[in-house]
This record gives sequence, C-alpha cells and structure tokens, in this order.
Amino acid sequence: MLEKIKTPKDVKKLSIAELEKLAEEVRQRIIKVTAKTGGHVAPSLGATDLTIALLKIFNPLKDKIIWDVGHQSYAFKILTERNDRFETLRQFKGISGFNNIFESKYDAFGVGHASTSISAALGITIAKEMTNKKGRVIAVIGDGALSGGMAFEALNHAGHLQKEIIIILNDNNMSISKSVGALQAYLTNILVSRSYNVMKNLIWDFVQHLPHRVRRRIILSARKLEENMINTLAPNIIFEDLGFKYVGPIDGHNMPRLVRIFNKVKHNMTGPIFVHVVTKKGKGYEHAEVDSPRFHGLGPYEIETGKSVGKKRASYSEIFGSTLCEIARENKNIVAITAAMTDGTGLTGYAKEFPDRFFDVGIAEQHAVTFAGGLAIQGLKPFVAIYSTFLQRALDQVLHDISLQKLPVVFCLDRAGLVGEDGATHHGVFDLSYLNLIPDLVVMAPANANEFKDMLRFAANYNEGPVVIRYPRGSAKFNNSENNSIRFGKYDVVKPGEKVAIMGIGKAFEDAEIIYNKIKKDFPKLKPYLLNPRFLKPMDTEFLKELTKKVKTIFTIEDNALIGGFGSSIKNYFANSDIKVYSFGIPDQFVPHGEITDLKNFIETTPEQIFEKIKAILK
Ligand SMILES: Cc1ncc(C[n+]2csc(CCOP(=O)(O)OP(=O)(O)O)c2C)c(N)n1
Repeated sequence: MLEKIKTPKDVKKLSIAELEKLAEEVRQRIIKVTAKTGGHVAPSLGATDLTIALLKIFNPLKDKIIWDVGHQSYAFKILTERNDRFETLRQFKGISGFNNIFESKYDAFGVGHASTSISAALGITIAKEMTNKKGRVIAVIGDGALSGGMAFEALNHAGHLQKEIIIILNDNNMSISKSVGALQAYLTNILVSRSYNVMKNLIWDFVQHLPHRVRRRIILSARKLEENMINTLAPNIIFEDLGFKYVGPIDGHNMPRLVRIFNKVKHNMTGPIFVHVVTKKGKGYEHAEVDSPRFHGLGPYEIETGKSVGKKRASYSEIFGSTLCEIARENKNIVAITAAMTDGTGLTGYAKEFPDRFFDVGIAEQHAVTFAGGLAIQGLKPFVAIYSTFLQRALDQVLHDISLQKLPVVFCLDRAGLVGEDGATHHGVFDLSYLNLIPDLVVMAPANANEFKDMLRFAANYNEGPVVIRYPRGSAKFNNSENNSIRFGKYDVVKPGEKVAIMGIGKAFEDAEIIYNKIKKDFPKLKPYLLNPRFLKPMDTEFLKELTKKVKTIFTIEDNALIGGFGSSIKNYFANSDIKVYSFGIPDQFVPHGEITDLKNFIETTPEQIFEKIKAILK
C-alpha cells in the first residue's frame, strides 16, 4: 500500500480495508526507522489511524492540519511526500522530528513546544476568512497539551468567535507520563460515564440478538444512535458550554468510524467543532503500548525486545533527582515541581519517596513558576525543574512573580545548551541571555557532576532570593577536584596564569580545558589562566578587577547565544578597559537538529575550530 502513496491524494482513493492495511504498513515503517534513529515512537503510532482518516477526508494543502508539538506526526510525514527521506529523521540535514514550514508545504505551522495548535489554527481560520480562501482548519491536540494555558486561552477565544475551526482531541490519557489535572479526570469521566456505558451495552446486546438479515443495517443505525446517545448522556458540557459542537468519544483505531465521523464533520457541520478521539499510545507495537512513557521519546532501540541500545552513564537529570532526595530527607520544606516532565527531569524517584511534596502541574510552565512563588512566600523551598527551552514561556513569571519579590525559588534548568536531535525548538541556548537581564536572580552553571551537587546544596540553603542552575542533557562527569565548594558569586580559578585567560561556563568548561591544553602545547611560553566561572550572575567583580592587572586578552566560551550571554557580560565589564574579550558561543541563528558534534561543527564551535581562531588571534 505504502509504495502506492506518492502524494496524500493517493490516500483518498483507498477503500477502508486498504486504509487499514496502509496504517499497518506505516506503523511498521515508523518502528523500523525509529529503532535506528530514535524519536517519538509511541505518540506517532497512536496517531497513525487518525492521520490516515484525516488524509482520506481532508486535503492537507487546501485544508490546514496543525499538529500540537508535532511529535505525533510521523505518519503524516510519511504520507505527505517524505517517505523517501524518512530514514533521515532527526539527523543532521535530515527531516525534523516536528513539523516545520521550511521542510514541507504540508506542514501548516511550525511546532515543538506544546499547546500552540488551537491558537495557530484560529489565526489561520480568521486569515482564510478575511482573504476569501477556501478549506477547513484542523488542530490536532493531545490531552497532555490541552492542559497547557495557551490551549485554554485559545478555546476561550475560539468559542467566543464562533468561526470555522475543527479541534481534534487525541486523547490517550497520557502526557509523557500519566496525564494529570481536573480536565483529564473529566475526560476520563466522559469515557467511563455510567450512562454512556450502560447505554452502549444495552444497544449492542440488543443488536446481537437480532436475526442475521437485518443485523447489518441495524448495526449501522445503532452506531449513529450510539453516537447521539453519547452526545446526550455523557457529561460533555464543558466544550458545549464553551461554544463548540462536541462529537465523540470515538475509537481512534476504528477506521470506518473515524472516516465516517470526519466526513460528517467536514460536510455537515459548521462553526467550532470539538471531536474527541480516544487513542492508545504506542498502538500496534507491544513494547510501546506497555511502556509508553519510555517510548514517548527515546534513542535507538532493539525492535524485538524494545530495549534501548547503547550504554548509559549517570545523567545530570539523575544526579538532580537523587541529590534532591538527599536534600529533601534533611529539609522538610523542600517541594519539587515539574511541568509534565517527571521522568525527563529525573524526579521519578523523588515523586515516589515524597508524594506529598511533589507536584506535576501538567504542561503549564507559567503556572508552575507562580505556583512555586506562592509556596515560597509561605516559607516552603520549591525546586522547579523545567527544561531550559520550556522556561522561555515563563520568563515574565520568573521576572515579575519571583525575582521582583526576591522569593527563594530554585529553578533547575535541564537540557541547557544544544540538545541534538530535537533541534531548533528544543535547544536550550537562550536561557543565559533571557535570565541575565533579571535583577536579584542568581544564575549558575556547573562544569561537572560534583559541582552540580554542590550547587544544589548551595541553592537549598540560599534564602535571599531566587536561584537558577542550568545544566546540559546527557551524562555528567565526576571530577577529582577538591575544589567543588560553591562560594556565592565566586569564580573557580582552575589554573592561575598571566596575560591570557580562558573562561568556559557550565558544559563549555570541558571545551575550555581542551583549548587550554592545546594552547599550552602550541604556545609553550604562554601561561594562560583557566577559569570556571560557575556564576553568570552575580559576576565575580572582585576577581575581575584583579584580572585587569594580570591579563590583556580573555577568551570566553559558552553553549548559549552570544547575544546577551556570559561572554557579553564579560565584554561589557571590560568595555572601558584595554582588555580585549573574544567570545565563542551560539551565533545569532537558529541551530538545526542533528548530533551535537555535527551541530557544533556546523556553527564552528568545536574545540578544534575555536582553537584555530584563538591561535590566529594569539599569533
Ligand atoms: C511547552 C512544552 N512543555 C513541555 C513539552 C514536552 N512535551 C512534549 S510532548 C509532551 C506530552 C504531550 O502529551 P499529549 O499532548 O497528550 O500527546 P501524546 O504524546 O500523549 O500523544 C510534553 C510534556 C513541550 N513540548 N512543550
């Protein structure tokens, strides 16, 4: 089947049985490729039938399909002229793991961060109307993403405007881990509502007892009747009251049903429509069905066993989780908060050990931050674990609700720096810049695992105001240095020197050390300083003043945007002196996806490339 699909138009020609066969083939393709590349396996398998039914009924160029997050759109990619490139998924210069308008004309809106689809779809709807363009607009959003504030804001707006918009809720009862929140409980309630189940059983019992001849026709009518009954009896009032026509719940793996409902929605319904589709995360691949949190997003794996391939060393996330447990055992005021990333941020063990001092707030970073403010103002000590890239949307909360009131909240920013295969939407390369401008905020970045543990302990005891610790994805090296102890705002002078100083903040310290050794080798007479600043702010001005007397040239290295980052602070500090500061970091561009070494090479920031530039300067 799949070979016959050259463009999505070919999907339209298929019978229901052929669509079902196609779904099976697409699933096999997703499994085969992601076993090598890694990726968001379970979300995409779960949405495969739904995708095929959408393509059977809608036209993805004239109609616009907007995926939320985009991690569930592999089937869509495969069926919209990207099958031949699907092996390059998430690899450097290959196709992205999310939707990207520069990658394909079928991708209606770029995504990666959650809960944006309804807002974008509503904008597209209005623009289409204002410019007399035909076609329907469809947002496909998961139950996890629906918990995000933006989704609520957009529902509120869409229900009010009463424009043509179709929202498809892909409800699998899972975010990455189990979905949380009152809305989720409500959605589950719809599915298990007594009246719905009782009525459904009654109808089907009745049909089974009918003579063969009439059964088929009756089954068809019964299905319609069942849908209508559900609409009447299930507690679907929220979406109806918000101004939507509610359709569902529909089995998201029943192809004839999906096709029939989408057809009805397209041809017989207008205004804002909310279609509730129930899917199984990981559908069709046993390992992903059983362990959907791990198969939400993972690296390469063995198809037969589902086991991940490759060795694993302790990651920063794991060290964060275990250290926070140690701290929380001693300090009863510690509270941990995650925005739907319990596992990703390393908090699974903590959540088990301290269920009363743990909050998963759903995909709600802004709420997570201000909620922590409320806890802190009452004397608790919240640790908010959020990926660097996702804190971007809570900048105002960090500034206005936390820092302005000097509340002692600790922000643990995982996945800072380049993250690799998830690409531009997920690189955590802006935090040093967007946090740098906030007064009364302490910002630290550890260079190794020991230092990270020390920073966490330091932050737990620091009660003068908020603290940020940002650390990279992946494994953390323990070092043998005695000098891990953190002193407020103090840089670590790893090697004293003269004339030249090399500073690498956080993960970039590893590169600074490599470059330091290269300089020592190529310029034996030079005795450079090697500095691990640890703090972005406050700056160690006492030390920098001393440095003014000793050096003429400073090199800074960071895995953050050059604009506004660590290097720019150092440059600013020395702006009126005769000291020259050269900074290396992320240039003013969005960095694509791929392995981190390829990406660094691409933006010319491997230690070797930086050293070549430094060599030219030193010469
Ligand atoms: C703002 C933001 N926060 C966190 C994430 C990380 N994230 C990606 S997918 C996901 C869960 C989405 O759940 P759901 O919408 O139900 O989709 P499913 O994976 O279950 O199909 C999360 C938390 C994100 N992409 N964006």
